[in-house]
Amino acid sequence: MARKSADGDEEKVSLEHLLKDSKNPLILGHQNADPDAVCSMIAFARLYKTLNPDGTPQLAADDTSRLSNQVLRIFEPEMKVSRTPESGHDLLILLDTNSRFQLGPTLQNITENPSKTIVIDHHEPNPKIDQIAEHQIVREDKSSTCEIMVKIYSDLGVKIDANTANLLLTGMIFDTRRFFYADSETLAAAIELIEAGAEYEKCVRSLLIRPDRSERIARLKAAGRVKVHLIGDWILATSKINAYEASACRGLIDLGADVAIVGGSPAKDIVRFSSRSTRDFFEKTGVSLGSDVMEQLGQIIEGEGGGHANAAGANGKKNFEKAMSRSVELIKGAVEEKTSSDGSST
Ligand SMILES: [Mn+2]
Repeated sequence: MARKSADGDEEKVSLEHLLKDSKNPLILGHQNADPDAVCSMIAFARLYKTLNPDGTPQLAADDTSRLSNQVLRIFEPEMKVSRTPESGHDLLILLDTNSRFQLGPTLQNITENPSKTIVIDHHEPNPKIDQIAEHQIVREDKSSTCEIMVKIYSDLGVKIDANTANLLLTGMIFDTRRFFYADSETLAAAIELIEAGAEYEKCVRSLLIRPDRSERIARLKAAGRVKVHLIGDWILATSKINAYEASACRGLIDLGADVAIVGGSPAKDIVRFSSRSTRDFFEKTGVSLGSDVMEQLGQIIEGEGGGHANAAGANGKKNFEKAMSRSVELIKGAVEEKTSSDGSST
């Protein structure tokens, strides 16, 4: 594991050592924890208990997604993910997130001791990560945190039990969109999990869910309020909705947009943006929604933004309208800048 020491040199610190030294680690996932977050959190708790049978790990997230709750009901009905963890933990582990902001309002101030914080994640690196955690396992090339967990189990020589294998495979299936995003290592990890007892069909089925009524209404309303912006041949769709912004973005992409940006201000001093783009858009333009759009938007709304190239968001407090029109300019500017410099055109 990479650990940055004071003079900037990287040194190896054993994950095993950190876990064996901890009596009560707190294992955190991002806000509205998705199946990749929840499943990697439980797998991490199991790994910890194997190394430290007397320890008491606690799991926490600022809410878990509806789909995660279904996965938990199927595979781990007894498992508790707290929204209000106890204080006094001697080790923090952040899974499937690398920024304080993504922990959500109730948990973002919890990370205070970088020397006692581990980040395990596959998102675009957060430039301020050193302020949060000295111990980092960040693999942007991996399509899920659960896949990173498979590697960690094997590195530490811990056998994966059948139920943990089900969880890790479910998290991988979710984040890879049923192996749409996968390389040979991803598929090898999946086979390893099936050989450890994971039931592939049961995992796939655990992720089948129809959006609930309010989410479908939000998607339809967002579609009804859509504005279409043409940038060369690309179609950017923007809309406003105060709930299910990410789902509304996916809906607009399904309807035919190359890029979707949906924002809302569900309450005074709360401004949120979500964005999605097709893989084709990113491959042909090189425009990353995380670094080219949402990081700047985060500043405008007096909060923070970031994420993946194809899926990113921002949370803040102010300037909703300004940020909405700025988002269109940012995309336009980034497309023009990046596609003119390499000679290709849209
Ligand atoms: Mn993930």
